[in-house]
Amino acid sequence: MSFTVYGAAGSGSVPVEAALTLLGLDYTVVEAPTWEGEAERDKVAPVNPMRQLPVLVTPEGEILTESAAILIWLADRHHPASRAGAGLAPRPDDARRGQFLRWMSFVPAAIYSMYWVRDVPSRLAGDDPEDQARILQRTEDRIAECWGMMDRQIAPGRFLLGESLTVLDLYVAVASRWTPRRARFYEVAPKMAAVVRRVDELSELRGFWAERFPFEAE
Ligand SMILES: N[C@@H](CCC(=O)N[C@@H](CS)C(=O)NCC(=O)O)C(=O)O
Repeated sequence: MSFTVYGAAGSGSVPVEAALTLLGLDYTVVEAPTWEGEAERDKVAPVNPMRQLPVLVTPEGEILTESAAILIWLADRHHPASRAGAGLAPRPDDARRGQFLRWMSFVPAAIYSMYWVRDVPSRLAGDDPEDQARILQRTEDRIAECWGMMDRQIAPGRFLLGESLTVLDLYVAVASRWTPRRARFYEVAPKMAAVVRRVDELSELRGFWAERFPFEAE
C-alpha cells in the first residue's frame, strides 16, 4: 500500500514529493499539470473539486489537499530514517513550533495564492491584454515584497528555523523557484537565499530535484 500524489514536475506537489522521499515512504504520482488546461484540471477533479494540485491520497484512502496541510501532516506523523531521527517539523511543544506554523501558513496565503491569478490572468483581469500585463507585473512585485517581508523577520541557521531541515525549507526552496524566480528572490531575501541553495544541494535529494524540478536559468 502506498501514497498517491496528484502532482506535476515543477509544481506545488514537488515539496510534498520531496518530503515523501526523505521520509522513505512509497508513493506514485498521477501527473497532471493543471495550468496547461481543462483536461489536466479534470484529471484532478475526482479527488479535489478545486481541480488543483497537490493532492495526497493516503494508503487508507483518505484525501488531503492544501500543500501546507499535507506537508505538516506528513511531518507530524512520520520520521525519516536517514536524518538521525530528526523529524521534518518541530513538535507541538518545541519552541520553534509557533514560527513553523506562522510561515507554513504565510507561504500559501500570501504567495502561492497569487499563482491562481498568474496562471490564467483573465480570471481577474478579463480579456484586455493590458489589464492582464498589469496583473502579472503587480502579482510578481507582490510576491517579491512578501518574500522580503518574510526574510526580514526570520533568523535562519543552516535552515530556516535553525539547524535542522523542516518541510518549510522544502516548501520555500520550491516556491522560490517560481516567478519572480531565484535571481529576484536572492536579491529580496538574502538570508533565505543561503538556505534554499543549501536545500538545492541536499545529497539525499540530488536525483529527485534533477527529475522533478531541474534548474533552468535563474
Ligand atoms: N491552496 C492550494 C493551491 C494549489 C494550487 O494553486 N495549485 C496549482 C498548481 S501548482 C493548480 O493546480 N492550479 C490550477 C488552478 O488553480 O486552476 C495549495 O496550497 O495546495
